[in-house]
Amino acid sequence: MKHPLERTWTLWHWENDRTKSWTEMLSDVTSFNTVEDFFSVYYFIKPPSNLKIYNDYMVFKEAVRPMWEDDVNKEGGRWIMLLDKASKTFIDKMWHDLLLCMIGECFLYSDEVCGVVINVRNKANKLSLWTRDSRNVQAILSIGRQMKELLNLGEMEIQYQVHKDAMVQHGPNVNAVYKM
Ligand code: M7G
Repeated sequence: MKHPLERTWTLWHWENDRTKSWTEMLSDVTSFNTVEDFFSVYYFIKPPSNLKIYNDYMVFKEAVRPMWEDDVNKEGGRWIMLLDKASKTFIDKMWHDLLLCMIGECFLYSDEVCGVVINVRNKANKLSLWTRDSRNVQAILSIGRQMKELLNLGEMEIQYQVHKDAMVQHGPNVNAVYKM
């Protein structure tokens, strides 16, 4: 018998294509709800370090679209970690570890967690954990603290950004509401 996860998750893929809108570039790849099916997906897809620039993976709770506009995300935000100077091995390890923490429901406030995103970019790859309510300070700080601990981040800084700010500000200019 397969080992069930607490819930069903969906993997999404985004790839830049100038002829399309951002939402059209997004595709829903597959869903899984067991440990075994997660690993089949995980080992089937390329690791983030082998993706072309301007590709993203997203793993979100079933029925939550990995976009600001989704009802579950519209008041939310994300803990973001910049992987600019990171090695390929480190990027892949962070992606792996954060995914396992999320689907393994390691966060005390796992109800607040929406999904994980990795953006492969020219200069700074970014790994983020999206949460549903940017006003829930207690949950955000707890999730941030756990993310630092579980990923063993030490001095490496993570920042919390509100999606509504990211809609109007860009790149490194998005306001960081919390840092740790
Ligand atoms: P990004 O891909 O998060 O970061 O956002 P990047 O600057 O490192 O590439 C780049 C752009 O993609 C944004 O300025 C938006 O135009 C678009 N975009 C990103 N996200 C997460 C969304 C989203 O959730 N909804 C919509 N409509 N556009 C988005």
